[in-house]
Amino acid sequence: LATSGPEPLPELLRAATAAAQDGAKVISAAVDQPRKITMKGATDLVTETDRLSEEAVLRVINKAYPDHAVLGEEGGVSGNTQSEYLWVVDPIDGTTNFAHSYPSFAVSVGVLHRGTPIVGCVVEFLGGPHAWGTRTFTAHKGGGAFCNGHPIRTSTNPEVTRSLLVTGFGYDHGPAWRSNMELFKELTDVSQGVRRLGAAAVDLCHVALGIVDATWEYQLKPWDVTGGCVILLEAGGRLTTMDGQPYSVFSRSMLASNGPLHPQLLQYMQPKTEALLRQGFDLSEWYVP
Ligand code: 2AM
Ligand code: CA
Ligand code: CA
Ligand code: CA
Repeated sequence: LATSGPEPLPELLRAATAAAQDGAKVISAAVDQPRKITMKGATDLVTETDRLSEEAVLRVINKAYPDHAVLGEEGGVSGNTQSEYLWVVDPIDGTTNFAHSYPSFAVSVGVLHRGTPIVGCVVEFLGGPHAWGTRTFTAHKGGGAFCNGHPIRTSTNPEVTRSLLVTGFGYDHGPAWRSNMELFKELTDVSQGVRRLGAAAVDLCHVALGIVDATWEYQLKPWDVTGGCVILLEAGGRLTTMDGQPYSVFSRSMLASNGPLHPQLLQYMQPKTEALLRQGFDLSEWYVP
């Protein structure tokens, strides 16, 4: 298969948005219906809707860009692996919330060009039983970030003491998880609050929207972050690893902030990350497909 030349970003974003919204339709039809839950681990679950949403998303991508590569949480890598373009799909981010009909959850679709995130669309579910709705976050590199078509910006608050923060804890309850429990305590003590919603793509969009000031997490996977990090950066946010290094969607730690708050937060995070590294914990990049 040939790899096509540079693709126009607005067209890529239109396809990403159509794909994410088709996934969201599958979720809308299934939410509040009886569901078939399969356990991936002791507490890590997946539903039939995760797979059906991913199929719906991939149908749109494969039709629009048949010579691109795709990485989905449920289906892994498919398509033309020689392509410079890799679509990264989380068909339901926040599956545990979805399974309990608890907001927040989302569909996330992002595009990497030679590893750089260039396009993102996240469809977030809002409300709850009998009152579900969605909002759609979109961005392409250099084009600004939008929520339902309205331009969005991160907050401007530079003070931890005036901040609302959000973090996440994956299912791997290892050293990084314990380290973040400590950070959770320390930052809860000095901020206006640290939330834990359970959907990393949603967390990134909330920072982009300016309703929380920062989010951070260890061990995120590319599908959790690719769509959301384009939206965050285009909304004026800042992204590094939790020890202040350049961030990629394959990094094993992420700090996403409004910008002004970044240095203060790094002061809390850097010692934790250094302690993990001293314990021999691997914080290198996951893999580059
Ligand atoms: P998921 O719902 O797509 O699996 C990072 O925290 C990501 O891990 C989340 O975006 C969510 O993605 C998943 N996650 C969060 N908490 C989890 C938990 N307790 N068990 C399993 N997966 C979890
Ligand atoms: Ca999952
Ligand atoms: Ca996820
Ligand atoms: Ca998922």
